[in-house]
Formats: sequence, structure tokens, C-alpha cells
Amino acid sequence: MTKTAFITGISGQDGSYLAEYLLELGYRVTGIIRRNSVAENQDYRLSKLKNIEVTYGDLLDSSSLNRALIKFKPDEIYNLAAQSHVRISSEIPNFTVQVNAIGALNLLESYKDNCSFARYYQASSSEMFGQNIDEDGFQRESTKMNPVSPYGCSKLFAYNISRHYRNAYKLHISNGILFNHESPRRGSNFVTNKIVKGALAIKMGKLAVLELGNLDSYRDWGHSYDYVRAMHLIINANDPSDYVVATGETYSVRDLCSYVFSKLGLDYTMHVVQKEKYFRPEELRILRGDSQKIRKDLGWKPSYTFETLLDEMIEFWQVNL
Ligand code: F7E
Repeated sequence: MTKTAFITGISGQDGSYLAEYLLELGYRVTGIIRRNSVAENQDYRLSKLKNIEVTYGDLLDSSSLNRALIKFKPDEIYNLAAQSHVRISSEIPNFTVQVNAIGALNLLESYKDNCSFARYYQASSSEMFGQNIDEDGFQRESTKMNPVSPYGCSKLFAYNISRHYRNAYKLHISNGILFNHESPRRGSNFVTNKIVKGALAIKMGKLAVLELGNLDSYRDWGHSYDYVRAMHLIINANDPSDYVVATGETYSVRDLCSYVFSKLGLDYTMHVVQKEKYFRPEELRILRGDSQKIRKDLGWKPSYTFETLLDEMIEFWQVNL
């Protein structure tokens, strides 16, 4: 029988990859999109997907969530919607917490009341770990969480309340603790796409210098396509649980600049300047995930490396910039 998936954040990077992947698997794919004053911005990542059903809705509008879940009767619910930019979360902390924390609670309530037969996936984040790192240099499911941004704090609330609903109401609710994941569909104000587009603009003579923030933070970067496959494995596991999804490799922003600029025959040290405005009030220094649990239990592994991810992004923007 055809399964129905319901995705919040369906018009985002992960939502659009997940929608595509589930359509390929034969799912009926549904979701909510927020009203945006510029209509073209609402669903440009979905423009090639013909068979999805979306309705207007918002995590902060419980009535819209109730209506959508009653209408679509999903078997699987993926909560991917969020204010997902960490630095910007310090500029709009209240909004970030409303959407990411209270919004997650609203969706859990609507799910519990209207379709508790479904399975539920909460998009949790490695930002929840903050500076904590185990002695071997990795973060894993058991690592203590101590977030250092409004974004990280809001995600930690959503993570904990999801676990509480799982235990209290015996619901099939799982968290994916996803480390950074990128693609050509990444927003241009996240560092990977900003560097790729910036380096290409410099190469074409359209930009003089690229302004960045901290070049010495380390991140574990994977590809969004690999990570939405992980979401689907997690929601379909026999028992609900929480899983780290990561490559296990870590690189600095400086390494990222060096790779991308040299691919274009440029020396990044000649073109990159650091600007105070792109630094965070409290920087998370290093992320490196141990994803043994999902690899062993669910057979997941990433298909992209740091290099193939960036090569794909460079090739995409070479054609589309
Ligand atoms: O920053 C540094 C910045 O904004 C990565 C989100 O998906 O992953 C993402 O959060 C690093 C940070 O991602 C600039 O300080 C330097 O150390 O690409 P980002 P993020 O903050 O790690 C986690 C797992 C999530 O859950 C989030 O939703 O790059 N950096 N210069 C810069 N970052 C930006 N954005 N812009 C710069 O100019």
C-alpha cells in the first residue's frame, strides 16, 4: 500500500531532497509551506517535483497543523522546518526559539491528538553539543549536550520534548542528530555555498574580496542527499531511537577555502578577508561525529566525501551562477 509522508520544511534544502527521494520510493508526499510575500521564494526548490501535495501551514499555527494532519493522514511525519541559521539566531532569538522549540511542541501535540499511528522524525542538530567533545575527539549520542547559541538551545528543547513524548505516550518518535550537510541547494548565507559562489564570482571578476567570519572553526560536512536517506532509515527502524548522522571527518573553514579556491586556480589568502560581523557571539569550535550506531544498526553510510561534495557544488554554480 502507498505510504504517505508529511514534511514540514519541504521547500528547504533537506525537505526538497527528501521529497524527491520518497517520490522515487513510491510514497505519496505531502507537506506545508509558509506564506511568503515573494511567491517565487516559496517553492523554487520544489519546482521540478510534480506529484507533491502542499498546503499553507506554519509550526506556530496549531490549527493549520491539525488541519493538515487530518487532511493528509500521514504514515510518516518529518519535522524539518526551522530557523536554521546559527548566527542569525542571535539576532532573532525569540523567533528562533518560537519556531524551533514551540513549533516542534505544537507539531508533537497535533500528531499525538490526530494521527498517533504515524511515525515521527525530529530534525535535531550537532549544534546541541556545544563545545562538548569526548576524549577521542568525537561527538556521539552519549556526549553531553551544552549548546552555545539560541539555535542550539531551541533544538535541544525540541530533542528533549520529542524523547519525552516517545516515552510518555509510547509513540514512534526518533531524532536524527545531523551534523552539517550541504549541497548546491544550500542557502547562500551558509559558509559552504557562500565560499563556492564567492570564489567563482572572484574568478569571473565580479567580486573583489570575499568577506568571511571565523576561518578556524572545524565542521563535519556531508551531503544533504545522504542525510535524507538517513532520515528515512531512522523513521523506518523497528524501534524509535536517536542517531548521530555524520561523516566522521572534520575540516576547518580555512581548509574549505583552500580547496575551493585552488580548484579554480586561485590562492584564497589573496582574496578572503575576515570581518567581525560574521563572527558569532560564542563560536562552536569543532564538530566531528561518530555515526557508528546508524552505520551498524541501520546500514547507513555516506556516498559523498568532502571533496566530491564541494566538486558538485562548484560544478553546479559554474553552470548556474
Ligand atoms: O557555519 C563559520 C561559522 O553557517 C559553519 C546549520 O545547518 O549546521 C549548520 O550550522 C562555520 C561556522 O553552519 C562564515 O562561524 C566563517 O563555524 O555554514 P554555517 P553552522 O553554523 O555550522 C548545523 C549542524 C545546523 O544544525 C544548522 O542549522 O563557518 N563561518 N565565516 C561562517 N559561517 C557563515 N554562515 N558565514 C560566514 O561568512
